[in-house]
Amino acid sequence: MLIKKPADIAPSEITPPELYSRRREFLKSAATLGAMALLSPFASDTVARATDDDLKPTPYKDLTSYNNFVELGSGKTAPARYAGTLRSKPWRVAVEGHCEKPGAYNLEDFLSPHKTEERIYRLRCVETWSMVVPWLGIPLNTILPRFKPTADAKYVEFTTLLDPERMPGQRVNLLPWPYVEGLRMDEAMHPLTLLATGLYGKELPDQNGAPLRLVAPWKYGFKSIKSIVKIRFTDRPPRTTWNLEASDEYGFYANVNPNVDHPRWSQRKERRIGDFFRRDTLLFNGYADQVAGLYTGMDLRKNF
Ligand SMILES: Nc1nc2c(c(=O)[nH]1)N[C@H]1C(S)=C(S)[C@@H](COP(=O)(O)O)O[C@H]1N2
Ligand SMILES: [Mo]
Repeated sequence: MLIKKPADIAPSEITPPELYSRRREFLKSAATLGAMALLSPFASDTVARATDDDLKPTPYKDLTSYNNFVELGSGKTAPARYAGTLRSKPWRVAVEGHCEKPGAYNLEDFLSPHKTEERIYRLRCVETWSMVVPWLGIPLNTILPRFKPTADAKYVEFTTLLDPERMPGQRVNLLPWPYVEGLRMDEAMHPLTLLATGLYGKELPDQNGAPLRLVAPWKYGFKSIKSIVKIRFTDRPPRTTWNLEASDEYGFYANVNPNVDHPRWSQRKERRIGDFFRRDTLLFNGYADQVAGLYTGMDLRKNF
């Protein structure tokens, strides 16, 4: 797989064309609001009105009070209630596996000198709710090359913090802890893939995966692993949490696909948080133009 260097990628390619003009609208409206307004949750309503419905950001309040983060409790409201236990500062990130420059870093050193960008992405959960999130993040393809992955680095594995003191949900054996997710190397290097550090112009709230969370917008929400402490280059597919838990329900790829049902429910429709009517789920969550090429020749029913 040919991997483009960041320098070869035009800004219009990094931000997909369909998002590009809207991102400018978002920035323009954000600018008129001023920095203070952007820091306020009320900014969400104003920003929302500046965009069309499909990428209208979900209100800040909903993004931060309706969550899935089993380590902070099961149920959609528990993560916000237990958020205070996580203590995401200070934070360290380890880089391991098939690379020439492994290491352990303070978060600040891990992120520097990379610039964060705003990206408004759809997020589609396997349980058929969806949201639109104005992320702040760093494209993973600008960070990974620093560690000089070797030719054996075919996949990237991500691991969440393991600490039952700070993550009360880990005192219960609901899932095999710690939470692990993974991407194929070319998926990790795709320009859409982010390491998110914030949303709505502010730092990530704990319940959304502070201080560092993966975002691959064409995949179901469970791939976007939260509160990452380890990144490991591997030569075989990582053993991911939900796939270990129920391999017939949650595949390694987890690409959003309205044509492949979950064994217990259809994936054809979704309910956008805040909407009354359900809407059609889009192949690759609406990012087919950008990512379908990653899966050429693969049977998406088998590799779900
Ligand atoms: N570590 C960890 N990451 C996780 C989860 C989790 O339980 N633990 N839940 C996943 C699921 S199923 C979804 S849908 C998204 C939800 O992200 P949100 O709460 O920001 O909407 O986080 C994903 N990342
Ligand atoms: Mo989910």
